[in-house]
Formats: sequence, C-alpha cells, structure tokens
Amino acid sequence: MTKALEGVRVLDMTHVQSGPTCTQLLAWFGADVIKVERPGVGDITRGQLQDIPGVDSLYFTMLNHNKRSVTLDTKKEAGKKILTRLIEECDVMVENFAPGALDRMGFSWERIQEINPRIIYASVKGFGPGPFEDLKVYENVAQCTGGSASTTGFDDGPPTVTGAQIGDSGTGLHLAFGITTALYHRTVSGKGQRVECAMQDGVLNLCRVKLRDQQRLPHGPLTEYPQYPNTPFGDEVPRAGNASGGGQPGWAVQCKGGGANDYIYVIIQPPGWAPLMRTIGREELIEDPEWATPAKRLPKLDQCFAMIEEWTKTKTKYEVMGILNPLNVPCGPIMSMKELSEEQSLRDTGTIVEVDHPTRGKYLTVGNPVKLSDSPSDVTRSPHLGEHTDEILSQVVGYSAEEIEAAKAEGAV
Ligand code: CAO
Repeated sequence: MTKALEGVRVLDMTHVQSGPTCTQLLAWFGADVIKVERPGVGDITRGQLQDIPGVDSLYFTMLNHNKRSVTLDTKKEAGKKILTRLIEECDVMVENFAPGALDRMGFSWERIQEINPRIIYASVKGFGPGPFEDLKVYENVAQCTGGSASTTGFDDGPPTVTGAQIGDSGTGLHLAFGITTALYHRTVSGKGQRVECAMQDGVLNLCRVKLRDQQRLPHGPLTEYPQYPNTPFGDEVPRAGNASGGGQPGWAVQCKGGGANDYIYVIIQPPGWAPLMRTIGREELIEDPEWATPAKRLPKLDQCFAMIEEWTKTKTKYEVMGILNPLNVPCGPIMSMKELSEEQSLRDTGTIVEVDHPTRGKYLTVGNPVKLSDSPSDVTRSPHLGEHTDEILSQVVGYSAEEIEAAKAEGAV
C-alpha cells in the first residue's frame, strides 16, 4: 500500500509548534518533508524544556517525526542558491517565520512563483491583514485574540487559556487542510497558489459556536448558560464554566477517589432524565411537575447536578460510565495524561505510539489521529540537526561532492 502523499516533496521552513504540526501531518501521510534549519542552531524547540541535558527535547521530537533535516543559512549567498534549488524541486513550501522574514531573505511570494510556478506556498502568521499584521504571535496570544480565552473559564474568574493548543496545533491543522486542497486544485489548474492561515482566524473558527451565541444575545438570555436565570447577561458572550455548548445541560461531577481528575462529565438529554433519576434513586422526580421537563429543570441545574453528584461520588468515574452508557446517558470520564498514556486501545490504533530515539531512548508520542483505510501512516523518529544535509544536497539539489564541500566552507550548511 502506498502512502497518500507519496511523491509530494515539502520544503519545511517551519519552527516551534504551529508550522511543524502541519508538516508533521503531511509527513505522516507520506510526503518527503525536508526541514530547513539554521546551521548550529536549528529549531529553537530542540533546546526548550529539555528533560535530558543535551538531547533534543520532547517538544521538538514530538512535532518533527518522519522529517529529514538539512542545515542551511539562507542569509548567505550560497545558502540562497541552495534554497532556490530546493524551491525548484519541491511541491510545497511551508513557513511560519515572523511577518516579513522571508521577504527580508529575498524570497517574496512573487519571487517564489517565478522560481517555481507550480509550488504551493503556505504560511502561518499571527494575524491576517489589518492593524496587528506585523506582530509576532505565540499560542496564548492567539487563544486570547481569537475569542477562546474570553469564553473559557468560570464567570467569576479571569479569562482562561485551554491546554489544547488550538492556536498553534489548531492553525497547523487548518494549514495542512489548505495545502492538500491546493494540491488537489493543482491537479486541475497545473498552478500552485498561496495558502495562508492566521492563528487568530484559526482560533475563531474553532470558537464558531461562541460567535453564534453573541448573535443570540440581543434576542434574549442564553438559557443553557449557568448564569441563567440568576445572573443578568451583558452584551458580550460570558464564560460558561463547564456548561455544554450544544444546548443540552452538562457538567463535570465528582466521583469516588477525590483526585484531581476523579470527575465525569454528564449530559442530561430529555430522554435520559427518567433512567438517570431511577439510577440515582430519585424516581419521585421523574413525574414531579417541578422537575419533569427541561424548562422546569433549567433554573435549577445546579441542584440537578448536585443530586447526580451525590450518587457519582459513591462510584469511580469508570463505574459511572459503565452504568450510564447502556442507559444512553452521554458521559465522559475526565481522563488524565497519565491514563491516556496507559490506555491500551490508543496504542492499538496507533494514536499513541512508542518511538525509539538514538540519544533519548524510548518515549511516547501522539501518532496520526486521522486514519485512511488504504494509505498507511507510521511514525519514525525526528531527525538530528542537519542529519540529512549531505544526502539532500546531493539527491535533491543535485550538488557534487565538491559543491557540497564549497557550501560547507562558506558556512552556508
Ligand atoms: N538561515 C538564516 N536566517 C534564518 C533562518 C535560516 N535558516 N531561519 C530563520 N532565520 C532568521 C529569520 O530570517 C529572522 O531574521 P530577520 O529577523 O532578520 O528577518 C530570524 O531568524 C528570526 O526569525 P523569526 O522572527 O521568525 O523568529 P523569532 O524567534 O523572533 O519569532 C515567532 C518566533 C514564532 C514569534 C515568529 O516566527 C512568528 O510570529 N511566527 C508566525 C506565527 C507563529 O507561527 N507563531 C507560532 C509559534 S509556536 O508558539
């Protein structure tokens, strides 16, 4: 079986998290991803949050699987020549430098198109055109400016960022989708095109339901929010705590054990009310007019979940799940990273993979979460800095041994 993107060559000028997430996905699907890194320095994350001194960090290794690494100083003349050759030879070029950095290197979109009209040139920036377009942006800046932080957390607390890296990894995902779309379009048009995704836009796309709620606000209170009916709404979507965004009441309730993650999220859909009340020993509330309808329960959801919690506290979160699932009451145990890393089913599907690295040894990573029925996807270790420089210069750039030596002598690689 061939991999879906076999034959696609990617010039990967990405660093940190957003861009590498995108190119790692392409690499998992079989693209030949050539990661360009500054000689002697490399992607800054190689040295960030290092757990083992002198060894590429997990931050780096977990975002750069299945890639080849070439060192290249693109500010040196010999480096620019090599970069030009790589642009000629690649189908896709991806970068997430600060705004204008590539232009300053002498590679504007106009120039890139001149070199290779079939290339797809994809970039992540913090913002699209507008007042903030020149800013450098990191994960939490994107979460704050894209609408996530203002809508996450509890009403009486500060705006809160989420652990899911929706700014970096989320935007990388969006970009990968743009690239594969442009690749498909190229099969018809024969031409490449520019693909851009701003982190603010990517986060906002993931916060779509909150823009929905903003427009519902003028028409009345958001009845599924925990503020209703006791706290008045202002003119901005408030933080909704653990309320579910879909209009069905839900909350995280505590379970036996008392640990930080001994909780389960339970959703009360109308058909689930009767079985749920029967299970927790409150049959009398099934027909009670004060409790029997969603409208009657809405103002006292806190009491509803308190009753449910009295029962869940007597069981572990997995026991609760085992009882509620057959009753069609939607619920999800709060799973910690420790539990996820030990979950056998995730190992079986390749979503969690153990990788062996020559200097680090064995570690766990998140493999490709997207499964294709006819195109395998495997995970191989991240490259050492410049591990493939010679092979890429000779195989892809077409340099002779003398030319490679000359580039090295100039400090370009
Ligand atoms: N050879 C020579 N120079 C190189 C090089 C190479 N191989 N690779 C990078 N450089 C240079 C760049 O050209 C740039 O030089 P100039 O400032 O002279 O133009 C310099 O290195 C620094 O690059 P940078 O500005 O992109 O990096 P930074 O650490 O200052 O900023 C970041 C990092 C992430 C804030 C910025 O790149 C950015 O805003 N990117 C877009 C948004 C993004 O992806 N953010 C998510 C990052 S993950 O949290």
